This record gives sequence, C-alpha cells and structure tokens, in this order.
Amino acid sequence: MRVKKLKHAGLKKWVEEAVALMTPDSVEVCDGSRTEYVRMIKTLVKAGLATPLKARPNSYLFRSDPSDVARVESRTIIASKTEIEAGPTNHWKDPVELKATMSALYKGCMTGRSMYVIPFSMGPVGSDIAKIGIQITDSPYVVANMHIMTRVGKKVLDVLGDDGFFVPCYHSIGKPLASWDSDNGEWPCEPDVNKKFISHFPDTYEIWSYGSGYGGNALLGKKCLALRIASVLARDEGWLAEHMLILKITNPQGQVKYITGALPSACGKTNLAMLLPTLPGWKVETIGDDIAWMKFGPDGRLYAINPEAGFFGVAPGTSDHSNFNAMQSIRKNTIFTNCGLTEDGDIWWEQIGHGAPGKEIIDWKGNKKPAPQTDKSPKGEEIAHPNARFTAPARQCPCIAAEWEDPKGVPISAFLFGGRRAATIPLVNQSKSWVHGVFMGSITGSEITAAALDIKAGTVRRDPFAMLPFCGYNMGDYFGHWIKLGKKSEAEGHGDKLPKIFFVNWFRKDKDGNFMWPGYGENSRVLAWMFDRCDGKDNYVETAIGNLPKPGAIEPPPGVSAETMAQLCGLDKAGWKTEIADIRDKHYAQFGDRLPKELYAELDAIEKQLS
Ligand code: O2Y
Ligand code: MN
Repeated sequence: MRVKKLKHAGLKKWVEEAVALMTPDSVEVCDGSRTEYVRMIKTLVKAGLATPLKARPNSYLFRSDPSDVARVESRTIIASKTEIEAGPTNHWKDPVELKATMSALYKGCMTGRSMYVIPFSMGPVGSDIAKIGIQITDSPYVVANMHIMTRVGKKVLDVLGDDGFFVPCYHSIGKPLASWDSDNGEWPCEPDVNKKFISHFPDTYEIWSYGSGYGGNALLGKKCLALRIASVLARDEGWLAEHMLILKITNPQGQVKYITGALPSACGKTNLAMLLPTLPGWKVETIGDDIAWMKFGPDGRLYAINPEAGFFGVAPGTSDHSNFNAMQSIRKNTIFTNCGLTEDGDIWWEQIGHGAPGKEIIDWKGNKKPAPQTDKSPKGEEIAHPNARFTAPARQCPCIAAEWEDPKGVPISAFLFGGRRAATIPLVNQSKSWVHGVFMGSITGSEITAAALDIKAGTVRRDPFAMLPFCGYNMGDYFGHWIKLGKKSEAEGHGDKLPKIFFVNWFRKDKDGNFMWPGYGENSRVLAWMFDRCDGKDNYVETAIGNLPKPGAIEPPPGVSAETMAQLCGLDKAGWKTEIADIRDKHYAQFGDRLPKELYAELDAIEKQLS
C-alpha cells in the first residue's frame, strides 16, 4: 500500500514527516501477507544476511554484528518530562534535548534503503485489551520478525480507522547506503554504542529507536511497546502490563486455572510456560511465554491476553530435555539469529543436547571451527552467542492452548513471582494478602544473563516484578499502582476474585553447591500445590514470611529426601533477617518517598514476627 492511501490523517502526516527526515529511496506500507514475508527474506538472502537452512523448512539463520547482540540497557531511556518520573531505576534524558539529538541522527539515515511502515496489533486484532502500534523501519529483518511476533497488516489499519489511537514507533538501524551499494553480508547497524538509542517518551506514548537491528532494541512491539510504554498506558488507564508468562493448568479432575508468572532472565520462564508435568494426570498449556496484559472484566476477575504472536526465545540451553515443546515449535518457519551452522545445514547451540554432526561447524561470527563432540564449549569460545535467539510463531507450539488468542483473555487465578536464589528463599511461598503479594513482587531478585549486554553476568540484582529494565515510569509509583488496583477491587467487593500471589525459587543450593530441587517438569508439583491453595485447600502453614507448604503437602520428586524438602519449604529465620535488612537499606531506600508506605509496613511486620 502507498502512504497516500492511508486513511488515518494523523498516521499519514506522521509517516510523511518521517520520510522527509529520513529520506528513504522508497516507502511501503506492510500488508502482513505471506508474499511480503517471502519478499523480505529474499531481499535478506540476496544481501548475504540470511542463510536458508536445509534441515528446517522455510527457516533462516542470521549473524548479527558483534556490537549488536542484545538489549543495551545503558542506552535505553525513559524521557519523561522530569527525571523523578522516570525514577531511580531508569536512564533519563530530557525529552526535548533527546529528540533534537536523535533527529540529527535520523536525518538522511534511510538513504539508499526502503522505509517499511508496519501496522501491528499487540494482542488479537480488535480485542478490547489489544493496542495498535505503527513501526517505521529500514530493516527487512525487523519486518520479517514483526510478522512472526505481532499481527501485521491491513486488518490492523481497518481497526485503527481514520482516527484511532496508535503508538508511533520510529526505528532505524542507522546505516544509510550509497545507491550502488548492498550490505554484502554485513549486518547493518551503528556500531558505536554511544550512538545507539532506545528511547521512550511516556508523556506522548512514543518510541524512537536508532542504531540497533537486534531483538528488543528493534522489534519495538515487544519490550518497548508491550512493556515500557504499555506500563504507562496501564497506569493511566487502570490495568496491568507485565513481564509475565501465561499458562493454563488442568488438574486430573479436568479443572482449569490460568496463572501468570514473572521471572527474571535465566530462570526458565519459557520452560515454565511450556512445561511437561511429571505429576500424573496434570497438564500445562501455553497462552504466552513473556508478556501479559491484564484488565478487570465486568465480573471483577482479572483477564489476561498475550500481546504477542510468537516466541523470541534464547536458543542456548534449549533442548528436548529442558523444553521439548520449544524444540518442536522451531522445526519450521523460524528465524534463527547468532546460532551455529552445521555441515548438514541445521542450527546448533550449546546445551542443545547433542554434539554437532560432521567435522566442522560455523560459529555465530561466521568462523569455521571443529564440530563439537558434546553440547558444551569453553566459556568465551561458544559456537552460538549466549543470547542467540529463535523467532517462531506461537501457533507452532504443540502445547499452545486452544484459547490463546481469545480476545476476551483468560481469567487469572494466580500470580507467581520468582528468582534464582541459592539460599533463604523457599521453594514456594503464598502471600497472606494482596499487599503482601505486591511486597513479594517488589523484592524479586535474580542473577543476570547475557540478555543484558552491558551488565556483568553472574551477580545478583533486585529485579522487582522482573520489570527492572521494562518499567516506563518510576518503579515506586509502579508498586503504588499495583496496590491501588488491589484496593479498588476490594472496595468494589471483588477482593475474593483477585489472583492469589506466590513466590517460587527452583534454584536453592546445598552446602556443596548442588541444586536441591530438580526443576523442569518436577515444578508441576509446586504448581499443583498452588492450584489447590487457590481452591482454599488446607495444605499450608502460616509463618512470618507467608504461607509455606505443610510437611508432606508437596510429594518429593524421585531422589529428593524428606529432609531436603523440609529445608526447601522451611523458614530460614537468620537468612530472612539479613534479607529484610538488605531490602530496607539497599533496595527500598533508593525510591525515597515514592515507595508506598504499605510496603514498609509489610517489611516491618515480617521483621517483628521474625524477632
Ligand atoms: O536480547 C534481546 O534483545 C531480547 S531480550 C528478551 C527477549 C525475549 C523475551 N525476553 C527478553 C528479556 O530480556 O526479558
Ligand atoms: Mn522477557
């Protein structure tokens, strides 16, 4: 479609302004069709950027520039009017100054390239909970990925009409081309990190991204819109935009519940969303693996949709053992980025569950190396980049729930928070109240992964609600928003319908550094306990920190002793005293008077009960 034909006057004007600023050679409004997808891929193959994979139908491998392999948190900016509105956990810049800086970068940035205008819906097209975004980009790789990750095309423009609301998203890789030139197999981006920007303007609900073509920096529907800008929209409109998986769980009696869960990177979030239960008779199905948007329905229950249409999963570590359903989801129609390429034309990565076939393999930088015999590589010599990704349609997941695209959403019974903690934090803990649950979300903490380019891996940081890099406003106010929604629901007489809140930790270690809990499918035992708690089953003991499983309430998995279970599910008083001091002095203190007093009250109450 031509820009001239756009019916929405505001959209047309916005695109025309971008064209004047960025001066592309051509402009095209994306229709989301299969033909368009194939054309993008052909363009990318011709430019030497995509390698067709012989072993997987309609699947391609990309290798990005080593400067462009992950989200860049240090260049992710919340440009609210004032710094305090962005809060202590975000990078802030003055919006007027930032727009001036970025406009200078955008000037002429698409010369020699095509501009693609992508109308996309986050959530089933037309759902009351969905939102529309329009992304302008000069990257056909981004267009192809957006086709998989969102719903793109004319149907979205039809819902938008001539005056509907949309989130405008500018994106450029920042690499203009001379008219005779091509990318010649070199991933185009701005290699200077100081010229990369992933900017959010919460006061005008706008996104401007420049310099990166990778993942969360470039597929603007995901972290930028569905979390950072959506968290602001959710605050302003009274709903929740969360970094949460959504799963459906069915017990042996056929009863169903839906649970959303927030886990920081490297805690097995995708694995949990697609879990194969070891508990006989239980079934888990997937609604979403990363983001949940939730609104209260007329019945007072909270309904969730998955705003995305695909998975942008971390490849290394994914295997038939860790996530069989993810492995099945990526057998065809999948884009792989920064994985190894085997001699037989397939992808390979560390911990895929087997060595690589043949004599040689090509690593993510394009270098030939001896094919690994096992699925491990020495640190720093990985075949696949640790943040290598697959982009696959969610509908290809064997355990996708039939209702995953229901525009009404699914009613949520429980929230689960969790982190990777070696000590103190029990296997599972239920909050005593909504505010106590918000407290649990606020103190979530975990180890860090390669998903964040610029933070040292291996250290522990607090990652409240797993939203630390994704909250579009002051995190203290965000905690307040959660408290307010609970209070409103209670005041309206729907308090009993609020989801129950739990905190899990699959990562406790014993004194020898061994994991005490086997994780993966065995986590179904914990989900089953939560399921029964939602129905009010008397399977818990009340403690200072929350409701913990009664001895024997969770049957130990094979190889886990009753003594280990007691440790996993017990209250570590000394550990919690240290934890409380750390929360008060290091974590909560940073929010100053923006930290809701209710959270300090929770902290005080736990401390008092522990003493
Ligand atoms: O590195 C990136 O750009 C991707 S980050 C990502 C992708 C999918 C799901 N979650 C995340 C994340 O960082 O939370
Ligand atoms: Mn995520």
